Amino acid sequence: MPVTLTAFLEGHSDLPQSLKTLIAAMAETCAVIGRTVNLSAVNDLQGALEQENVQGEVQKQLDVIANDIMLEEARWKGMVRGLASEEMDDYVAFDKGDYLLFFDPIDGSSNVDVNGVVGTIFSVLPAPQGDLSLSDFLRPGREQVAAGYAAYGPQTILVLTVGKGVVAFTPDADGVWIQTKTAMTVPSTTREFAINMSNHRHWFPGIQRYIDECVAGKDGPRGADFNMRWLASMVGDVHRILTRGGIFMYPGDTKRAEGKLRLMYEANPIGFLIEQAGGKATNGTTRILDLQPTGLHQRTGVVLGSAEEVARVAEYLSA
Ligand code: AHM
Ligand code: MG
Repeated sequence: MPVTLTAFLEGHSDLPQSLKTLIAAMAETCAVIGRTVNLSAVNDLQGALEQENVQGEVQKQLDVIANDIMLEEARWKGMVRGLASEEMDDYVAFDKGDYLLFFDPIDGSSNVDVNGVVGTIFSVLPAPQGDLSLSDFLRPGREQVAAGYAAYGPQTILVLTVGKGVVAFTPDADGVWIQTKTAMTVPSTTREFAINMSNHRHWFPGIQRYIDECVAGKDGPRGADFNMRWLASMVGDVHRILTRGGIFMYPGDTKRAEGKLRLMYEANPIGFLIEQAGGKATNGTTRILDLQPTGLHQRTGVVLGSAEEVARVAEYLSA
C-alpha cells in the first residue's frame, strides 16, 4: 500500500498540526508551479522580462509567476506569519500564522527555456510573537523546523525534511503525492563533483587545488578518476547528490567573495536537507546552518555533499 504525503504527515504525531497543514499546502503549491512550468511553452510564459530583481538579476517570466503563486497560497492558508522570497525586495507580514517561510520560487531559472531541471526551494522557521521586524527574519538555519524542494524534471519530486531524515514524494496519475524515497542518504565518500568550471581562474587556491587533484585522476594525488556533473540548477545537482552522493560547490571567489547563492532561500534549506541525509554543508569552512544572517538576500559560498570531501575542501581552504 503506497504511503501518501497525508499519511506520512499524520504518522508524525509529534509535529504540530499547523506545520503539517503548511507542508501539505506547500506540496499543493509546488504542484501548481510544476504544472505552470510544464505548460510554459504553450502558454508563452518562457523568456526574460525587462526587469531585474532586488539582486540585479534579470527576472524570467516564470520567476514572477511562480512567486505570485507562492504568495497567494501562503496567504490563503493563513499558516504563515511572514515570508520572504528571492524575487521580492522586502519581506511580507500577515496577521496570523505560526511560521516564517523563505523560498526561491524557481531555482535554476536559466534552465526553463532549454527544458532543463528547475525547482522550488523552501525553508520554514518558527515565527516570533508580536509585530515582525527585519531582525525576526534573520535567524540562523539551525532554527529551521522544515525544509525542502520540489524538482520539476522528467519526474516532479518533492524532497522534504522535518528534522527526522529526508524523504521524497512524487505525484501519481491523480496528483496524489506518493512517498517514493525513504531515508535518503549521502555517502561519506564520492568520486563525483559539481562546480561551474568556467570560474576556475577566479577560485581561491584551496578550491583550485581540490578540483585540480580530482581532474588529475588516478595518476594524481587522489589516485582515483573523478567524474563531473553541472546542471546549473542547484535543485537538480543536489537531487543527484541525495540520490548517489557527490560534492556540490559554488564557492566565494576573487570575483565575488560572498559567493552567488542566497543563504536564506537556497543554502539554508539545502544545507538542512544535506545534513539530515548524513552529509555536510559549509561555506567552505563554517557550517551553513550556523551562519548568522545579516540581510534577507545575503549570499554565501556553498560547499556541500559527501562529508569526507567537504572536510577535505575545508582543509585545503584553511591551509
Ligand atoms: P537562480 O536562483 O537565479 O536560478 O540562481 C541559482 C542557480 C543555481 O540553481 C545554480 O547552482 C547556479 O545558479 C548556476 O549558476 P551558473 O549559471 O553560474 O552556473
Ligand atoms: Mg535559486
